[in-house]
Amino acid sequence: MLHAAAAAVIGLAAASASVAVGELVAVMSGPQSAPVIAVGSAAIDLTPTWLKEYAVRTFGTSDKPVLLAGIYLTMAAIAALAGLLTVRRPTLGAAGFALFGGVGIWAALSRPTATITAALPSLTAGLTGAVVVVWLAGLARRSRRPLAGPPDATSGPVSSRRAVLVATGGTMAAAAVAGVGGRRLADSRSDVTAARNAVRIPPAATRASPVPPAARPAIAGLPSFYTPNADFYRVDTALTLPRIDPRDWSLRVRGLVDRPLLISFDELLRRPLEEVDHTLSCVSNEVGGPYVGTSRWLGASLPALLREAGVRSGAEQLVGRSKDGMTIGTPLEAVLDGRQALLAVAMNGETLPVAHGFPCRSVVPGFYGYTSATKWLVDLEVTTFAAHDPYWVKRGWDRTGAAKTTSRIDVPAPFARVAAGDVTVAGTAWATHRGIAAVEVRVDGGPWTQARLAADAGVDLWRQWSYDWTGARPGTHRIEVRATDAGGNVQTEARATPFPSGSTGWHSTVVIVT
Ligand SMILES: Nc1nc2c(c(=O)[nH]1)N[C@H]1C(S)=C(S)[C@@H](COP(=O)(O)O)O[C@H]1N2
Ligand SMILES: [Mo]
Repeated sequence: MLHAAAAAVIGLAAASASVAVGELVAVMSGPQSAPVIAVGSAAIDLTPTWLKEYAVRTFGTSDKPVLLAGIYLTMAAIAALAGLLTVRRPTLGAAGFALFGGVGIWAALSRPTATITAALPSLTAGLTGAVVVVWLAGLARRSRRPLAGPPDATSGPVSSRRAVLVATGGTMAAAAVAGVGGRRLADSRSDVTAARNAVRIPPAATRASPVPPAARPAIAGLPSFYTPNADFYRVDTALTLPRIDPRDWSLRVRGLVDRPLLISFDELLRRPLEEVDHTLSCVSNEVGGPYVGTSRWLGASLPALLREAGVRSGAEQLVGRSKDGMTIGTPLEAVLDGRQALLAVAMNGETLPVAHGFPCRSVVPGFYGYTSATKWLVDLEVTTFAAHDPYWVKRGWDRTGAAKTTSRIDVPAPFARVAAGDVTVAGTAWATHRGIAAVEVRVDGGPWTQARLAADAGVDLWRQWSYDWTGARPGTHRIEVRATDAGGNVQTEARATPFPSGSTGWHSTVVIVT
């Protein structure tokens, strides 16, 4: 009887060959068509909302590596099983790999922008796995025959155990080299670093007014007013980042317009560029969470472009489509109501980073990212609400996605130990495009007290605040915060989950006074 562990290893070797060949073929057909990436992307789209919320809560922005690790582990388990089956019934093991390939083909073709070539990596991967597992299992079976029983006249020559070891080990080594090499090659082929570095963004025709120093109080522990690009949160469904060479980029404007447009990146840059300071946040942010950042965006006016195209009456929704097939819908009325909405090409004085949508993304103040901020934008469709449900709306999220009034305690940090006496409490609050009118703080459920608001830098921006907590006595204390927007609406205490329209509830933090 062939050792079970040896059979499992044979399955794993076949699986690594399979994945490696898939990666190599994906050098031609694009990184999104590599079997594991395709299956992962399909899994992201199929994940039910509760599980997605759980993943974001538990793993934060590491949710993607966790997903990939899960896929690799599942594949390894199935491959080991296929190895065990193959040494008994070769057709069963081969069928396991055919199934592998089938799932990959289905996943790759399910991508919104896939063409038929996307099926090739998984097709070749499945075939490779099947052939390799049958080959290795055959070698193994013949090698054990002299030890395990009478010779079998129907099969070929006896192979040595050494030959099996060499074949299995060699397969794994070759797979590692080919797989890693394939991925590297695919990445370098789609690399746009040089193209991005070559972009020269013209100066702004309309500058944003400078943020007054009084809007940025120097309190240790407060986030900086502008979030550095490297620290800016990233939320998207892209397992591999779309890499777009600006020379190949164009933006279509179509749908309910009098004059459909197609503009190139150069044409976009020749338009008058506007600077807009805006605090962007994610609907998936929990109370007190980190998915918020402020940036100085630079780009062409989105309403001006839409007016050029001539929006027809009856249009209600602007749907942005990205290179990777994401769809994001914004209420058209808001885009055209005078707020500074942008087709952004730069972020904090730097060409848009690839992870944040290079070469072009939309920015519409007042909305969460999922209803306004299409990264890797390539297509704008003017339409009605009835005619199109964008990606997140299909999954039950609120169709409007206006950013809710939110406040957060940043100082002291949760469970910080602070000295008794006077304690500085500080944080941020935002109600984008409405503005913050007041922030109140209370300690241990006592009376609400007005916090000191930093100077107002504009309705599209967060506002920092501070509060001098005097006479803090030793012990454990709970600090709570709530904000009031410029319309006079006080943040509700009622806790709501991010799904379906953004979390609500007061942020609180526990500190230990010593
Ligand atoms: N193409 C694309 N654009 C996207 C998304 C996405 O998944 N794909 N996610 C949106 C969401 S939910 C948010 S909160 C913002 C986040 O932008 P950032 O990653 O630059 O912070 O991008 C939006 N634009
Ligand atoms: Mo988001």
